[in-house]
Amino acid sequence: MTEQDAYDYDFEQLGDSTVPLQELDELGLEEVELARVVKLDRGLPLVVSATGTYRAEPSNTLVKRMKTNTMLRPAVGDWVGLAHPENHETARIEGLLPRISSFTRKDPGEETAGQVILANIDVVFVVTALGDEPINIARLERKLVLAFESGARPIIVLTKGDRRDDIEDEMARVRAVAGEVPIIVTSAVTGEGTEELRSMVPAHTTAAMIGSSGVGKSTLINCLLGDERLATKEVRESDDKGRHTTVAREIVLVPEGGILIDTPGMRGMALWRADQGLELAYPEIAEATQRCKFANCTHQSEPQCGVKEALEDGSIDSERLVRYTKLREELDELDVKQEEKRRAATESRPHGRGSQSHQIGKAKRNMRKYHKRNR
Ligand SMILES: Nc1nc2c(ncn2[C@@H]2O[C@H](COP(=O)(O)OP(=O)(O)OP(=O)(O)O)[C@@H](O)[C@H]2O)c(=O)[nH]1
Ligand SMILES: [Mg+2]
Ligand SMILES: [Zn+2]
Repeated sequence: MTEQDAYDYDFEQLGDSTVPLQELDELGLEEVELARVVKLDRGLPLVVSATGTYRAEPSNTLVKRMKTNTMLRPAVGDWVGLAHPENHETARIEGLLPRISSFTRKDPGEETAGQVILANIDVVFVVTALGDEPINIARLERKLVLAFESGARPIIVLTKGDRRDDIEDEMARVRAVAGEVPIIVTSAVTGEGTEELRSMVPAHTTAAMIGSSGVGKSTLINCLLGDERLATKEVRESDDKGRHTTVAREIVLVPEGGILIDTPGMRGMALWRADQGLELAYPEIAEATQRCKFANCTHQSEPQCGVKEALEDGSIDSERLVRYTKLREELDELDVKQEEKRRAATESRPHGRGSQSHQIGKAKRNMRKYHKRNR
Protein backbone atom coordinates (compact mmCIF):
# COMPACT_ATOMS: atom_id res chain seq x y z
CA MET A 1 0.00 0.00 0.00
CA THR A 2 1.27 3.49 -0.81
CA GLU A 3 0.65 6.80 0.93
CA GLN A 4 -2.10 7.60 -1.52
CA ASP A 5 -4.02 4.43 -0.68
CA ALA A 6 -3.84 5.11 3.02
CA TYR A 7 -7.43 6.36 3.02
CA ASP A 8 -9.31 4.43 5.60
CA TYR A 9 -11.84 2.15 3.99
CA ASP A 10 -14.20 0.27 6.23
CA PHE A 11 -15.24 -3.01 4.64
CA GLU A 12 -18.53 -3.01 6.53
CA GLN A 13 -19.42 0.26 4.83
CA LEU A 14 -18.66 -1.03 1.35
CA GLY A 15 -22.10 -2.49 0.81
CA ASP A 16 -24.18 -5.48 1.78
CA SER A 17 -21.97 -8.51 1.26
CA THR A 18 -24.59 -11.21 1.94
CA VAL A 19 -25.22 -12.13 -1.70
CA PRO A 20 -21.57 -11.78 -2.85
CA LEU A 21 -20.53 -14.08 0.02
CA GLN A 22 -22.98 -16.74 -1.14
CA GLU A 23 -21.74 -16.40 -4.69
CA LEU A 24 -18.16 -16.67 -3.60
CA ASP A 25 -19.08 -19.89 -1.85
CA GLU A 26 -20.64 -21.23 -5.02
CA LEU A 27 -17.47 -20.51 -7.01
CA GLY A 28 -15.79 -23.14 -4.85
CA LEU A 29 -12.43 -21.37 -4.81
CA GLU A 30 -10.17 -22.35 -1.96
CA GLU A 31 -8.63 -19.95 0.51
CA VAL A 32 -10.17 -16.81 -0.88
CA GLU A 33 -11.90 -13.99 0.91
CA LEU A 34 -14.45 -11.53 -0.37
CA ALA A 35 -13.17 -8.10 -1.43
CA ARG A 36 -14.50 -5.09 -3.32
CA VAL A 37 -12.55 -3.12 -5.93
CA VAL A 38 -12.40 0.45 -4.61
CA LYS A 39 -9.97 2.15 -6.95
CA LEU A 40 -8.56 1.80 -10.45
CA ASP A 41 -5.72 4.03 -11.53
CA ARG A 42 -2.55 3.28 -13.46
CA GLY A 43 -1.44 0.72 -10.88
CA LEU A 44 -2.94 -2.59 -9.84
CA PRO A 45 -6.57 -2.55 -8.69
CA LEU A 46 -6.98 -1.43 -5.08
CA VAL A 47 -9.28 -3.79 -3.20
CA VAL A 48 -10.67 -3.87 0.33
CA SER A 49 -11.63 -6.97 2.32
CA ALA A 50 -12.47 -7.58 5.95
CA THR A 51 -8.74 -8.08 6.58
CA GLY A 52 -7.41 -4.90 4.96
CA THR A 53 -6.71 -2.81 1.87
CA TYR A 54 -4.52 -4.28 -0.85
CA ARG A 55 -3.16 -3.72 -4.33
CA ALA A 56 -4.13 -6.95 -6.04
CA GLU A 57 -3.09 -8.62 -9.24
CA PRO A 58 -5.45 -10.73 -11.37
CA SER A 59 -4.48 -14.42 -11.43
CA ASN A 60 -2.90 -15.87 -14.57
CA THR A 61 -6.12 -17.69 -15.41
CA LEU A 62 -8.11 -14.50 -15.08
CA VAL A 63 -5.57 -12.55 -17.19
CA LYS A 64 -5.90 -15.17 -19.92
CA ARG A 65 -9.69 -14.93 -19.86
CA MET A 66 -9.52 -11.12 -19.87
CA LYS A 67 -7.63 -11.25 -23.17
CA THR A 68 -10.52 -12.89 -24.97
CA ASN A 69 -13.22 -11.17 -22.96
CA THR A 70 -12.43 -7.57 -22.03
CA MET A 71 -15.57 -7.43 -19.86
CA LEU A 72 -13.79 -9.62 -17.32
CA ARG A 73 -11.31 -6.89 -16.43
CA PRO A 74 -11.98 -5.84 -12.84
CA ALA A 75 -13.99 -2.63 -12.62
CA VAL A 76 -14.56 -0.30 -9.69
CA GLY A 77 -17.42 -1.69 -7.62
CA ASP A 78 -16.72 -5.33 -8.52
CA TRP A 79 -16.87 -8.00 -5.84
CA VAL A 80 -13.97 -10.38 -6.21
CA GLY A 81 -12.48 -13.48 -4.67
CA LEU A 82 -9.13 -12.48 -3.16
CA ALA A 83 -6.25 -14.80 -2.29
CA HIS A 84 -3.07 -14.12 -0.35
CA PRO A 85 -0.62 -16.60 -1.83
CA GLU A 86 2.37 -17.48 0.30
CA ASN A 87 5.75 -16.18 -0.84
CA HIS A 88 3.95 -13.57 -2.89
CA GLU A 89 4.09 -9.88 -2.17
CA THR A 90 0.80 -8.82 -3.72
CA ALA A 91 -2.67 -10.20 -3.15
CA ARG A 92 -4.33 -11.98 -6.07
CA ILE A 93 -7.77 -11.63 -7.64
CA GLU A 94 -8.92 -15.17 -8.40
CA GLY A 95 -12.27 -14.37 -9.94
CA LEU A 96 -15.03 -11.79 -10.37
CA LEU A 97 -18.47 -12.39 -8.93
CA PRO A 98 -21.54 -11.88 -11.15
CA ARG A 99 -22.41 -8.19 -11.54
CA ILE A 100 -25.90 -6.97 -10.69
CA SER A 101 -25.37 -3.93 -12.92
CA SER A 102 -22.56 -2.47 -15.00
CA PHE A 103 -21.98 0.80 -16.77
CA THR A 104 -20.29 -0.20 -20.01
CA ARG A 105 -19.13 1.70 -23.07
CA LYS A 106 -17.36 0.53 -26.21
CA ASP A 107 -13.67 0.23 -25.46
CA PRO A 108 -12.15 3.28 -27.21
CA GLY A 109 -9.06 1.23 -28.11
CA GLU A 110 -10.94 -1.67 -29.71
CA GLU A 111 -13.39 -2.11 -32.55
CA THR A 112 -15.60 -4.75 -31.01
CA ALA A 113 -15.03 -4.88 -27.29
CA GLY A 114 -16.86 -3.48 -24.32
CA GLN A 115 -15.25 -1.70 -21.39
CA VAL A 116 -16.94 -1.95 -18.02
CA ILE A 117 -16.45 1.38 -16.24
CA LEU A 118 -18.50 0.69 -13.09
CA ALA A 119 -19.89 -2.47 -11.56
CA ASN A 120 -22.68 -3.14 -9.08
CA ILE A 121 -24.04 0.39 -8.95
CA ASP A 122 -27.56 1.28 -7.87
CA VAL A 123 -27.63 4.90 -8.99
CA VAL A 124 -25.81 6.72 -11.75
CA PHE A 125 -25.57 10.50 -11.66
CA VAL A 126 -25.33 11.87 -15.18
CA VAL A 127 -23.55 15.14 -14.48
CA THR A 128 -23.70 18.17 -16.79
CA ALA A 129 -22.76 21.79 -16.05
CA LEU A 130 -24.88 24.87 -16.43
CA GLY A 131 -21.85 26.65 -17.89
CA ASP A 132 -21.29 29.22 -20.60
CA GLU A 133 -22.26 26.85 -23.38
CA PRO A 134 -25.80 25.57 -23.82
CA ILE A 135 -26.14 21.96 -22.63
CA ASN A 136 -25.42 19.49 -25.40
CA ILE A 137 -28.66 17.51 -25.46
CA ALA A 138 -27.38 14.82 -27.84
CA ARG A 139 -24.51 14.07 -25.50
CA LEU A 140 -26.85 14.01 -22.51
CA GLU A 141 -29.18 11.55 -24.24
CA ARG A 142 -26.24 9.31 -25.19
CA LYS A 143 -25.20 9.18 -21.53
CA LEU A 144 -28.77 8.44 -20.50
CA VAL A 145 -28.86 5.49 -22.90
CA LEU A 146 -25.73 4.02 -21.31
CA ALA A 147 -27.00 4.84 -17.83
CA PHE A 148 -30.32 3.07 -18.45
CA GLU A 149 -28.52 0.12 -20.01
CA SER A 150 -26.37 -0.24 -16.90
CA GLY A 151 -29.33 -1.42 -14.88
CA ALA A 152 -28.81 1.33 -12.32
CA ARG A 153 -31.21 4.21 -11.75
CA PRO A 154 -30.22 7.32 -13.75
CA ILE A 155 -30.44 10.79 -12.17
CA ILE A 156 -29.54 13.96 -14.04
CA VAL A 157 -27.41 16.42 -12.08
CA LEU A 158 -27.02 19.97 -13.39
CA THR A 159 -24.05 21.57 -11.63
CA LYS A 160 -22.92 25.19 -11.31
CA GLY A 161 -26.48 26.41 -10.78
CA ASP A 162 -24.93 29.67 -9.51
CA ARG A 163 -23.41 30.50 -12.85
CA ARG A 164 -26.48 31.24 -14.92
CA ASP A 165 -29.46 33.50 -14.48
CA ASP A 166 -31.54 31.84 -17.15
CA ILE A 167 -31.60 28.39 -15.56
CA GLU A 168 -35.25 27.93 -16.47
CA ASP A 169 -34.55 27.86 -20.22
CA GLU A 170 -31.89 25.22 -19.82
CA MET A 171 -34.05 23.25 -17.40
CA ALA A 172 -36.86 23.21 -19.95
CA ARG A 173 -34.53 21.79 -22.61
CA VAL A 174 -33.36 19.08 -20.22
CA ARG A 175 -36.85 18.33 -18.93
CA ALA A 176 -38.01 17.77 -22.50
CA VAL A 177 -35.71 14.77 -22.83
CA ALA A 178 -35.51 13.54 -19.23
CA GLY A 179 -38.83 11.67 -19.14
CA GLU A 180 -39.14 10.11 -15.70
CA VAL A 181 -35.50 10.72 -14.80
CA PRO A 182 -35.19 13.09 -11.80
CA ILE A 183 -33.23 16.31 -12.29
CA ILE A 184 -31.22 17.87 -9.47
CA VAL A 185 -29.68 21.33 -9.76
CA THR A 186 -26.61 21.83 -7.59
CA SER A 187 -24.12 24.53 -6.75
CA ALA A 188 -20.89 24.05 -4.89
CA VAL A 189 -20.94 27.80 -4.22
CA THR A 190 -24.37 28.12 -2.58
CA GLY A 191 -24.71 24.49 -1.46
CA GLU A 192 -27.95 24.15 -3.42
CA GLY A 193 -28.93 20.55 -4.12
CA THR A 194 -26.30 18.97 -1.87
CA GLU A 195 -28.83 17.56 0.59
CA GLU A 196 -31.07 16.27 -2.17
CA LEU A 197 -28.07 14.53 -3.68
CA ARG A 198 -27.09 13.07 -0.33
CA SER A 199 -30.58 11.63 0.10
CA MET A 200 -30.03 9.66 -3.12
CA VAL A 201 -27.02 7.89 -1.59
CA PRO A 202 -28.25 6.30 1.65
CA ALA A 203 -26.27 3.60 3.45
CA HIS A 204 -25.53 0.48 1.37
CA THR A 205 -26.34 2.28 -1.88
CA THR A 206 -23.63 2.52 -4.50
CA ALA A 207 -23.85 5.61 -6.68
CA ALA A 208 -21.47 6.91 -9.33
CA MET A 209 -20.78 10.21 -11.09
CA ILE A 210 -20.23 10.27 -14.82
CA GLY A 211 -19.83 13.33 -17.03
CA SER A 212 -17.33 15.35 -19.03
CA SER A 213 -14.19 16.79 -17.50
CA GLY A 214 -14.70 20.04 -15.62
CA VAL A 215 -18.42 19.72 -14.93
CA GLY A 216 -17.69 19.53 -11.21
CA LYS A 217 -18.02 15.85 -10.27
CA SER A 218 -15.17 15.84 -7.76
CA THR A 219 -16.20 19.21 -6.34
CA LEU A 220 -19.69 17.86 -5.70
CA ILE A 221 -18.38 14.78 -3.94
CA ASN A 222 -16.15 16.96 -1.76
CA CYS A 223 -19.26 18.95 -0.84
CA LEU A 224 -20.98 15.75 0.28
CA LEU A 225 -17.95 14.69 2.25
CA GLY A 226 -17.48 18.13 3.76
CA ASP A 227 -13.83 17.60 2.97
CA GLU A 228 -11.38 18.45 0.16
CA ARG A 229 -10.55 14.80 -0.30
CA LEU A 230 -10.59 14.77 -4.09
CA ALA A 231 -8.46 17.04 -6.28
CA THR A 232 -10.35 19.59 -8.38
CA LYS A 233 -9.10 22.18 -10.86
CA GLU A 234 -10.42 25.25 -12.65
CA VAL A 235 -11.72 24.79 -16.15
CA ARG A 236 -9.92 26.56 -19.02
CA GLU A 237 -11.11 30.10 -19.26
CA SER A 238 -10.91 30.15 -23.05
CA ASP A 239 -13.53 27.48 -23.62
CA ASP A 240 -14.91 26.39 -20.24
CA LYS A 241 -13.47 22.88 -20.76
CA GLY A 242 -12.03 20.75 -17.96
CA ARG A 243 -8.42 19.65 -17.62
CA HIS A 244 -8.92 15.98 -16.81
CA THR A 245 -8.04 16.49 -13.19
CA THR A 246 -9.35 13.17 -11.87
CA VAL A 247 -7.32 10.27 -13.19
CA ALA A 248 -8.69 7.38 -11.14
CA ARG A 249 -12.07 5.73 -10.75
CA GLU A 250 -12.47 5.59 -7.03
CA ILE A 251 -14.95 4.83 -4.27
CA VAL A 252 -15.46 7.31 -1.44
CA LEU A 253 -17.70 6.77 1.55
CA VAL A 254 -20.33 9.38 2.32
CA PRO A 255 -20.45 10.01 6.09
CA GLU A 256 -23.49 8.21 7.47
CA GLY A 257 -24.42 7.38 3.91
CA GLY A 258 -23.57 5.07 1.08
CA ILE A 259 -20.86 4.65 -1.47
CA LEU A 260 -20.02 7.17 -4.16
CA ILE A 261 -17.72 6.61 -7.13
CA ASP A 262 -15.84 9.47 -8.78
CA THR A 263 -14.71 8.95 -12.36
CA PRO A 264 -12.46 10.94 -14.70
CA GLY A 265 -14.26 12.94 -17.38
CA MET A 266 -14.58 10.60 -20.33
CA ARG A 267 -13.82 11.89 -23.81
CA GLY A 268 -15.68 9.19 -25.70
CA MET A 269 -18.95 7.49 -24.88
CA ALA A 270 -19.45 5.12 -27.77
CA LEU A 271 -22.39 2.80 -27.26
CA TRP A 272 -21.94 -0.85 -26.41
CA ARG A 273 -24.89 -3.26 -26.74
CA ALA A 274 -27.46 -0.81 -25.48
CA ASP A 275 -30.70 -1.85 -27.20
CA GLN A 276 -32.63 -1.79 -23.99
CA GLY A 277 -31.03 1.44 -22.79
CA LEU A 278 -32.03 3.07 -26.08
CA GLU A 279 -35.65 2.04 -25.62
CA LEU A 280 -35.74 3.28 -22.05
CA ALA A 281 -34.15 6.62 -22.92
CA TYR A 282 -36.54 7.19 -25.84
CA PRO A 283 -39.73 5.54 -24.55
CA GLU A 284 -42.11 7.47 -26.82
CA ILE A 285 -40.18 6.39 -29.93
CA ALA A 286 -39.86 2.79 -28.77
CA GLU A 287 -43.60 2.75 -28.18
CA ALA A 288 -44.38 4.20 -31.61
CA THR A 289 -42.26 1.56 -33.37
CA GLN A 290 -44.58 -1.05 -31.84
CA ARG A 291 -47.30 0.30 -34.09
CA CYS A 292 -45.28 -0.10 -37.31
CA LYS A 293 -46.72 -2.74 -39.62
CA PHE A 294 -43.30 -4.16 -40.51
CA ALA A 295 -40.94 -5.39 -37.82
CA ASN A 296 -37.95 -4.08 -39.77
CA CYS A 297 -39.60 -0.73 -40.59
CA THR A 298 -37.05 2.04 -41.26
CA HIS A 299 -39.73 4.71 -40.69
CA GLN A 300 -38.96 6.23 -44.10
CA SER A 301 -41.46 5.24 -46.75
CA GLU A 302 -43.19 2.16 -45.37
CA PRO A 303 -46.99 2.21 -45.06
CA GLN A 304 -48.64 2.06 -41.62
CA CYS A 305 -45.58 3.39 -39.81
CA GLY A 306 -46.21 4.18 -36.13
CA VAL A 307 -43.26 6.54 -35.96
CA LYS A 308 -44.41 8.66 -38.91
CA GLU A 309 -47.88 8.85 -37.43
CA ALA A 310 -46.48 9.93 -34.07
CA LEU A 311 -44.38 12.59 -35.81
CA GLU A 312 -47.49 13.91 -37.50
CA ASP A 313 -49.61 14.06 -34.35
CA GLY A 314 -46.71 15.66 -32.49
CA SER A 315 -46.11 12.94 -29.91
CA ILE A 316 -42.55 12.51 -31.22
CA ASP A 317 -40.17 15.43 -31.63
CA SER A 318 -38.43 15.31 -35.02
CA GLU A 319 -35.01 16.41 -33.73
CA ARG A 320 -35.13 13.79 -31.03
CA LEU A 321 -35.99 11.18 -33.65
CA VAL A 322 -32.88 12.21 -35.63
CA ARG A 323 -30.70 11.73 -32.55
CA TYR A 324 -32.37 8.40 -31.76
CA THR A 325 -31.83 7.19 -35.31
CA LYS A 326 -28.13 8.03 -35.12
CA LEU A 327 -27.71 5.98 -31.96
CA ARG A 328 -29.79 3.15 -33.46
CA GLU A 329 -27.42 3.12 -36.47
CA GLU A 330 -24.39 3.14 -34.19
CA LEU A 331 -25.72 0.01 -32.46
CA ASP A 332 -26.55 -1.69 -35.77
CA GLU A 333 -23.04 -0.97 -37.03
CA LEU A 334 -21.58 -2.49 -33.91
CA ASP A 335 -23.70 -5.62 -34.47
CA VAL A 336 -22.41 -5.93 -38.02
CA LYS A 337 -18.78 -5.57 -36.90
CA GLN A 338 -19.23 -8.13 -34.15
CA GLU A 339 -20.80 -10.57 -36.58
CA GLU A 340 -17.90 -10.05 -39.01
CA LYS A 341 -15.43 -10.70 -36.25
CA ARG A 342 -17.22 -13.85 -35.19
CA ARG A 343 -17.22 -15.13 -38.74
CA ALA A 344 -13.53 -14.30 -39.24
CA ALA A 345 -12.70 -16.12 -36.02
CA THR A 346 -14.51 -19.31 -37.09
CA GLU A 347 -12.90 -19.24 -40.53
CA SER A 348 -9.43 -18.76 -39.13
CA ARG A 349 -9.90 -21.73 -36.81
CA PRO A 350 -9.53 -24.57 -39.32
CA HIS A 351 -11.00 -27.15 -36.95
CA GLY A 352 -13.48 -24.86 -35.25
CA ARG A 353 -17.23 -25.36 -35.22
CA GLY A 354 -18.72 -24.58 -38.62
CA SER A 355 -15.41 -25.02 -40.47
CA GLN A 356 -15.11 -27.58 -43.24
CA SER A 357 -12.86 -29.89 -41.26
CA HIS A 358 -15.26 -29.72 -38.33
CA GLN A 359 -18.09 -30.79 -40.61
CA ILE A 360 -16.02 -33.63 -42.08
CA GLY A 361 -14.98 -34.76 -38.60
CA LYS A 362 -18.60 -34.80 -37.54
CA ALA A 363 -19.60 -36.85 -40.58
CA LYS A 364 -16.85 -39.37 -39.89
CA ARG A 365 -17.92 -39.72 -36.29
CA ASN A 366 -21.51 -40.29 -37.32
CA MET A 367 -20.39 -42.96 -39.80
CA ARG A 368 -18.43 -44.74 -37.08
CA LYS A 369 -21.44 -44.66 -34.78
CA TYR A 370 -23.57 -46.03 -37.60
CA HIS A 371 -21.20 -48.93 -38.25
CA LYS A 372 -20.92 -49.72 -34.57
CA ARG A 373 -24.64 -49.91 -34.22
CA ASN A 374 -24.95 -52.16 -37.21
CA ARG A 375 -22.07 -54.39 -36.39
N1 LIG B 1 -19.27 28.31 -9.99
C1 LIG B 1 -19.17 27.01 -9.75
N2 LIG B 1 -18.03 26.36 -10.06
C2 LIG B 1 -17.96 25.03 -9.82
C3 LIG B 1 -19.04 24.32 -9.27
N3 LIG B 1 -18.70 23.02 -9.17
C4 LIG B 1 -17.43 22.94 -9.64
N4 LIG B 1 -16.98 24.15 -10.03
C5 LIG B 1 -15.66 24.43 -10.56
O1 LIG B 1 -15.45 23.73 -11.75
C6 LIG B 1 -14.08 23.33 -11.87
C7 LIG B 1 -13.96 21.86 -12.22
O2 LIG B 1 -14.44 21.09 -11.15
P1 LIG B 1 -13.98 19.59 -10.90
O3 LIG B 1 -14.73 19.14 -9.70
O4 LIG B 1 -12.50 19.46 -10.90
O5 LIG B 1 -14.55 18.88 -12.20
P2 LIG B 1 -14.58 17.33 -12.55
O6 LIG B 1 -15.90 17.05 -13.17
O7 LIG B 1 -14.22 16.52 -11.38
O8 LIG B 1 -13.46 17.21 -13.68
P3 LIG B 1 -12.51 15.98 -14.07
O9 LIG B 1 -11.94 15.41 -12.81
O10 LIG B 1 -11.47 16.56 -14.95
O11 LIG B 1 -13.37 15.00 -14.80
C8 LIG B 1 -13.42 23.72 -10.56
O12 LIG B 1 -12.75 24.94 -10.72
C9 LIG B 1 -14.59 23.91 -9.61
O13 LIG B 1 -14.31 24.87 -8.61
C10 LIG B 1 -20.24 25.05 -8.95
O14 LIG B 1 -21.24 24.51 -8.47
N5 LIG B 1 -20.24 26.39 -9.21
MG1 LIG C 1 -12.76 15.19 -11.03
ZN1 LIG D 1 -42.01 2.69 -38.82
